[in-house]
Amino acid sequence: MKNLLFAFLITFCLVPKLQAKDGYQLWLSYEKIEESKLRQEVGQLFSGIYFFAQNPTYDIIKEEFTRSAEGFLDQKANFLSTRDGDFKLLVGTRSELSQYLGLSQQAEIKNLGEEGYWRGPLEINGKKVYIITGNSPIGVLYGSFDFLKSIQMGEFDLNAENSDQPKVQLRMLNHWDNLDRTVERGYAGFSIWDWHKLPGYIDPRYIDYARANASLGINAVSLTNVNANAWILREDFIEKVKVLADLFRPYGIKVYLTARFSAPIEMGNLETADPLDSDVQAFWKERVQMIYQHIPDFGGFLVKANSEGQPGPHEYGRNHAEGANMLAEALAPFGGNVIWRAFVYSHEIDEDRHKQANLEFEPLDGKFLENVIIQVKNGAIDFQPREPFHPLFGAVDETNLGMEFQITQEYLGQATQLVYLGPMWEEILNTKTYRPGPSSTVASIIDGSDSGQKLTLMAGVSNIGTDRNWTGHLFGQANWYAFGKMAWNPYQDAESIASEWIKLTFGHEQTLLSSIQNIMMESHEAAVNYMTPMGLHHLMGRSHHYGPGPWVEGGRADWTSLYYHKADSQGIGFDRTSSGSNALGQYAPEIVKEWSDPTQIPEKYLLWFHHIPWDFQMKSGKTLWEEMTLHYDSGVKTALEMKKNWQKLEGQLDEERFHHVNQLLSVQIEEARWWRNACLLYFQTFSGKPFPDEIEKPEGDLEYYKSLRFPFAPGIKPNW
Ligand code: BDP
Repeated sequence: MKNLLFAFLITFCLVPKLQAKDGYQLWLSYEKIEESKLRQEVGQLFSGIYFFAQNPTYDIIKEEFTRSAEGFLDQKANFLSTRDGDFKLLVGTRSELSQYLGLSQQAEIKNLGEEGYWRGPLEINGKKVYIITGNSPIGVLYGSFDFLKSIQMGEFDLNAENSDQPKVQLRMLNHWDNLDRTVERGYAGFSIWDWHKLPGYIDPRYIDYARANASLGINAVSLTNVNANAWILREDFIEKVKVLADLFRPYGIKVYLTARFSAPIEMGNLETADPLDSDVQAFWKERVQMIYQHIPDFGGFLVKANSEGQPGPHEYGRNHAEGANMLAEALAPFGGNVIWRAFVYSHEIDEDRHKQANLEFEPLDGKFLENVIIQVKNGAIDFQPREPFHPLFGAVDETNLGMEFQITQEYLGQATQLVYLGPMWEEILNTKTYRPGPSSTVASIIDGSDSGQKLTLMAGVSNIGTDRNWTGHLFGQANWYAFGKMAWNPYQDAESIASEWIKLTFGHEQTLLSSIQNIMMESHEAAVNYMTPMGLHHLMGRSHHYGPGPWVEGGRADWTSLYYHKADSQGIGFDRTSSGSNALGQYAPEIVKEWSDPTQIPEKYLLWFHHIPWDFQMKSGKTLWEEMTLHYDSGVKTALEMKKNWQKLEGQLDEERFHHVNQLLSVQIEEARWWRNACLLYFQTFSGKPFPDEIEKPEGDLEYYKSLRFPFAPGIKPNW
């Protein structure tokens, strides 16, 4: 009996309390409302909720209301079964609510599109009620999440009208998850997709995952690694995928899969995968048909072709458009899309890797079918700590272009460092491309406002895994959150997103909020400084990409560091101007003009485009060498500062999350010093110059740093 009682206590009393702060709840923790006016207002609304119809999406909203009423108020949400009851909160689509809405209000809501929502007060027969509405149940779901968010942030206003709609059509997570549950560049455990137990067993995580995504407006997920395994296209696997698609559907989320271009050979017994071969075309048509029989709203395929050894149309003398269009034709009758990646480069071509995507895709402008969208990484190299925007944005007129950001921090501290990526994404989205159009920014291509493209996309490479807190580092959640928000609205600023996330995660106490916000907002610049300041790039350790490796050489040239930094006794940096590779020439003339001049180009891009003498005078009056050492050192100083500021929060938040972050900040400082020391000691062998007095002297021995090996670093298959 005693044992039973103990078990009961553990299960029902202790565990929920402990679990409450382990990060599992993400930004949906629905903490108790302390403020009495808000408590009373929300309590009133939850005491009489009426839904105009029944459908699986409304069931989800009801569950969310039930859960939040318990969390906010320790109260049950009261759902009325008839409209005659004492309703306070009405939930339904515009057409369901039409008898209560005036014509102009109906028109206003209609303009918000399929996924938009409107919420606010309404008077019905002299009685004031609150409504949440949209043009579809999914719009209503988004409105409901927004309603709950405003309550949780302590900002709910019963009298205010709020409406919003997404600016980008496909807001998508790309999982780089392998079928054996390892995750390429995953730092948060294993894949959450348990293929072995599917279709029979539904892990409750699938639902929490869908809730989290829907709360951000993410409406598409690609489940599998871009380095694809054709096995996923077998019918027995499609039956597993179907389970996920069925679960995600009422959350407004469509499932995509990665398609391995050589699948016709690997699983169709064909001798070729030539996109112009009729048997190959028939193979894909049959496969697509089979998929749609199981998943009628299947999103389509995401494809990495002729890149880093992945098969593609080039093997058959065909181009990317021929490859993509063949799949697009198979998908079009069902409304599916092809998302074709622009991350292509070949080491056989003797061209700056920076230029290769444009060289391949610009000549194909206008050749892709309507249901193809080219997914372009934010920069031309590879998700480096900082890159200038990809020159393909702004270089084509008749091709759908989508953005690919990397949420998982492959090159930005993996899961041991707190690096908030919002500012980096904002910087890219706000950059002017000088493409003709009203705002001429990268964002205005992505959302179609300048480009006029009908199909729009923002994709993020997921940082989600089986770790209890989903993302390994608690602050990785902020990157998932920020990605979702920016995909919904690429003009939203990183600082306000950070502030939202903090309020939802840690509460809205002012000093806590501003301290955490400061830490987050300076974290990206700090990482750039201690890793790759002033336009340096691709200096990381070979293959696992963990830690510094500016000395990496040998093997494929464009996978080495020397290829990118080109340090010598004269100076450092990659000349990409017209005197060098002329990758700069792929940008608009306005940019070429400004960035060709080393005294004009923003210093953050200097060594990306120029080979600069060590004695070059920077804007500060210091030499390039001095300035570089100061950048490295200031990165470390900021990391120290971040930890100091975090420690001041001890006692102001729960111990579990405090210590989790605190420990990782210590690791971050170690890693920041390691980056600074290794890079500066290495570059000093070229510059031959002393370290300025004002920096902490890089300690250690370069040979020691070079000797470090990490065969078991996460995110890659062990390599020893
Ligand atoms: C690189 C990753 C590699 C991915 C590749 C990609 O190191 O694991 O397969 O990107 O985007 O950054 O395809």
